Amino acid sequence: MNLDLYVITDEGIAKGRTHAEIARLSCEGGADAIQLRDKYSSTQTLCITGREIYVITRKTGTLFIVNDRLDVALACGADGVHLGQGDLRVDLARMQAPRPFIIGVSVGNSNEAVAAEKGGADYVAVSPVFSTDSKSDAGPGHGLAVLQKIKDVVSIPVIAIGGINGDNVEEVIACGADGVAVISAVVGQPDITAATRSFKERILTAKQKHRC
Ligand code: TZP
Ligand code: MG
Repeated sequence: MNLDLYVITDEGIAKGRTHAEIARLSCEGGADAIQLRDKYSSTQTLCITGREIYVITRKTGTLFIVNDRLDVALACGADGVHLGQGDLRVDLARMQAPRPFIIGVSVGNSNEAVAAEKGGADYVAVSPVFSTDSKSDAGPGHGLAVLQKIKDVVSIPVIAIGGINGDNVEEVIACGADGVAVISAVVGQPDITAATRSFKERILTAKQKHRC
């Protein structure tokens, strides 16, 4: 499972582009995973959008993850679901969705990370690493020391999310992140494909520089 660059859709900052357009443009730029994130749409609308993104991601071999909603993820054939600490418990989700279905969990400290791995998570997302305007209830950033600590206590991939941009992505990778999830650094840019491509290049360059 490659989660180097994980792009999260957000129609609110996408300059009129829809979830499916964000997904298509990011896939063309080389995103490794797309997460459909929409807190407002009805279940029916989410499933229609999810099905569009499913078709797009099959063409490029990009992983497709749905935020919050296991029911929607299963209904539209997604590769996985991403759960927060207040969402469906990971062990209960895992009972409904055996591997290879992917389950990711947002964590803010080592205890949550260890519990997520024990419960059957395939990856954890340290959330948020830095403060961000893209999620109103994200709270203050946990910082890179927490990211490093979480890397030490779990053996599943650890991705970093929250406030990551072209200026700080190298240090995030240097601190051990297996991948980076972003909204504004890609979705908020005028050219999503170009932004995805250059952000991915930065991640791969940082990985080469900081890992043997
Ligand atoms: N979860 C934790 S922080 C965040 C989410 C969805 C927002 C990330 O957006 P950005 O613009 O990359 O900081
Ligand atoms: Mg959630």
